[in-house]
Amino acid sequence: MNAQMPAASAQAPLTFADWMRQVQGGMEDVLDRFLPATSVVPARLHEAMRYTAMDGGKRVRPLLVYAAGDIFDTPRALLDRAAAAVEMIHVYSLVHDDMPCMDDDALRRGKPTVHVQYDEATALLVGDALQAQAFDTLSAPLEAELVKSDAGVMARQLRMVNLLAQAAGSVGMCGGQAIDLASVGMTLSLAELEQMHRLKTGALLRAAVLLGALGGKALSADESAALYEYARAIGLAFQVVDDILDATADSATLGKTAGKDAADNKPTYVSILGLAESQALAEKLRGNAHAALAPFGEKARRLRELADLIVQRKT
Ligand code: GRG
Repeated sequence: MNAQMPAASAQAPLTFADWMRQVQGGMEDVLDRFLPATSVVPARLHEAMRYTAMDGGKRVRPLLVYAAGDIFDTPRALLDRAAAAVEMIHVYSLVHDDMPCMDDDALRRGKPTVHVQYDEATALLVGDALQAQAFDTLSAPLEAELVKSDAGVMARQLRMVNLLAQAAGSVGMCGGQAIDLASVGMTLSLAELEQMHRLKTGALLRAAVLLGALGGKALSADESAALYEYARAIGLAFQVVDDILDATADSATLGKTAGKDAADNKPTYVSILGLAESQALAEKLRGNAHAALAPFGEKARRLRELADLIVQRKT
């Protein structure tokens, strides 16, 4: 975080809504800092990267990075890099997912998708370049002052790079997307659906929590297990709620095409469990997330509030 984003622990008077707005606003500056300028060649590609990454979305993953980082006193420089990197990976996945060869969608974050606004080749390159930019951002040399004052910071940075790579790749988000594409029109069991979402959406949300934590003081085995349990619960809850919103909200509210899952004959929590049971499952997962945070006490307030946001969100 920068000066506009004080640590959660130093901002007790801030309401959750104010803290969230502050982080979301700060993300515009952070992304602006880590994305190539439009004055750099090739200008059109850089403009398209900024078109899709800036000024949009809920920034759930960066919020998780900062909230987890506050528990473990992760240096601000690492938090900013991790928040920017995980958001770039997320945005690249949305750009590629919206392309005609995948979900073929024209609306994202209330704007025309990149292949509609620009063209398909540009959308492909925007996703590729955002993925590379994410790893550039996370791995680039840290400020000399930080390296001098914190002997283990570079080793922790390397672990963060590795964690993000695993979460984004074929045993994480890309793997989940492959399973998703292969399951269209098929009947999935609840366990199969859960495995797909654990990878497709859960891996990056989990990475966001762990990136924030890993950059700071060493985690005990119990703390690590508790964070995994929290991340597992919110990752699944996020997807259950996504399925509920797809079935119940309208496109204008969502900023993306609603009702797509049913139209595409995709297995979802709503199609397998029904609406009421899906809502009950989301609530149960919210309870699991809260319970997992018990060892961290008041320091985990923002993570607790984020679990509530994920389950109660309307977009
Ligand atoms: C193309 C490699 C590749 C992967 C795509 C995550 C994903 C995998 C595709 C996104 C498709 C999708 C809509 C999944 C449902 C869950 C999800 C990730 C929703 C969008 O995330 P939000 O709600 O979006 O955090 P904002 O716009 O708020 O950042």
